[in-house]
Amino acid sequence: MTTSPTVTLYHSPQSRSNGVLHLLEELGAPYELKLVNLRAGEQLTPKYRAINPMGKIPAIVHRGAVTTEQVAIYVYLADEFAKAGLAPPIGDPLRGPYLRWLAFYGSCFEPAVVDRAQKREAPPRAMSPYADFETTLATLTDQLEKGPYLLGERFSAADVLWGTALTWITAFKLLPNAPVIERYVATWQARPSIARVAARNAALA
Ligand SMILES: N[C@@H](CCC(=O)N[C@@H](CS)C(=O)NCC(=O)O)C(=O)O
Repeated sequence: MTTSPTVTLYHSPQSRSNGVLHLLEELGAPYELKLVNLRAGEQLTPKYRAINPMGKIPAIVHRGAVTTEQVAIYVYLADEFAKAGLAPPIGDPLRGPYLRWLAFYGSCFEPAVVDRAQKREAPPRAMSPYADFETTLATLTDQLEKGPYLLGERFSAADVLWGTALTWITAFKLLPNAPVIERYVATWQARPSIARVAARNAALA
């Protein structure tokens, strides 16, 4: 195993690994990309399953250790490259809200959006990780009203996750129209990393 400080990202354009690529750019972290062709099923090969047995991207390797699951990757990278200032540090009052909104994405929002897109009823409230779709969406939009960012005036790695996620979720029309979400996505789309990542992905294509 290598202990190189360079982050290796297993990536496919137009997938959830795109957000991690944005984060690496926003952090100014040294990274290399290993393309995983999802259409060809490369994520299901024994070679890739040795990295992530789930057969899912994103995954990163850093200092010889594998991290999977987008929320874990965001927390890890933003702390590791802390000089970029995208993670409120331990002791900062915004640390808890920062972790809250990262976790809320993975444990509430994405399951709620996927269930709705699949036209599945939310699980019974007592079993559901997200209560119900309407409550989940209102919790997000109420927070975004306090913006421009999830932490108010402070841009963080949580906005990289939510900015990239809400970009594809709204593009696929998986949410009811909400001006506050449109405004948030537009603010995200104005970041300089958007053009850099688009150029990188275009070169890969
Ligand atoms: N729980 C994972 C989900 C990742 C995920 O679903 N990735 C998709 C790409 S957007 C994938 O790898 N799909 C390929 C497949 O399922 O075969 C995370 O949060 O990172």
